[in-house]
Amino acid sequence: MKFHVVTIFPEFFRGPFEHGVVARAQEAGKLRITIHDLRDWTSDRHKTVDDRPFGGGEGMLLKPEPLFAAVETVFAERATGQRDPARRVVLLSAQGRKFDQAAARRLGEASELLLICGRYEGVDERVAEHLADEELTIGDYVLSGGELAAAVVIDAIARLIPGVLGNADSAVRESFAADAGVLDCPQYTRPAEFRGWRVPEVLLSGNHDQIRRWREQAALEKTARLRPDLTEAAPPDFKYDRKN
Ligand code: 9D3
Repeated sequence: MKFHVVTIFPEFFRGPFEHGVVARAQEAGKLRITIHDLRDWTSDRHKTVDDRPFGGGEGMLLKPEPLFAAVETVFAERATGQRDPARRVVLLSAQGRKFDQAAARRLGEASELLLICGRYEGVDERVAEHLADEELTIGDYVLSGGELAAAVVIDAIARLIPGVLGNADSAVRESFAADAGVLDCPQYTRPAEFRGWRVPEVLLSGNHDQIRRWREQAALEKTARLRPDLTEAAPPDFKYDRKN
């Protein structure tokens, strides 16, 4: 799968994709990430990418012309008005629909994904309306721009590409867990006692049937405590706080 990122901070992406799972997948040829500098598509001496909002107001907006030029060059057939549905354009902004595991799976079907990073106070609305296929946010908090969001989206999608993950952490199991509406159970490693806090004795017992039941119950209790929103989405007969 091919990813493109259009950004005014190309140097931001030197870090996140040079380490870990995504770096290894790129070396193995499972995916390719190309970073494009928005200023390469400006035509004035000062490489202007932003301007003041019509009607007044604080701050600056990303101008439409460099963004349209960037996307129409990288996805060249868009200039003809044709669109290959396997090439998707996503605008990352604070106003978009929420990115989740289902969105990661859906976007992972694309052959090429181009992510536009919002900045400043926002982006000229014609980009959302006439250039991007969809507008996504990664959550309800204010970031300085779409760059961190683009890294999050690429990481989540990359993990779903066949062969990117080792068998130990399979994408199928992971995606299933993300949809299940239950958090992972609490986990412990050595030492069995640390600063007076003991690991639950059942985990040291070697009784695998008892361990499985303890883990199920602990996961449900933790979900009810930390993510009551997930418990509300579950069927009414699903018992999160069951004690057994
Ligand atoms: C401070 C300005 N805000 C109210 C007028 C709107 C606003 C504009 C631009 C808030 C944040 C941003 C920059 N953020 C993004 O471009 C962004 C984002 C985010 O802020 N939160 C979660 N996901 C994303 S994806 C892109």
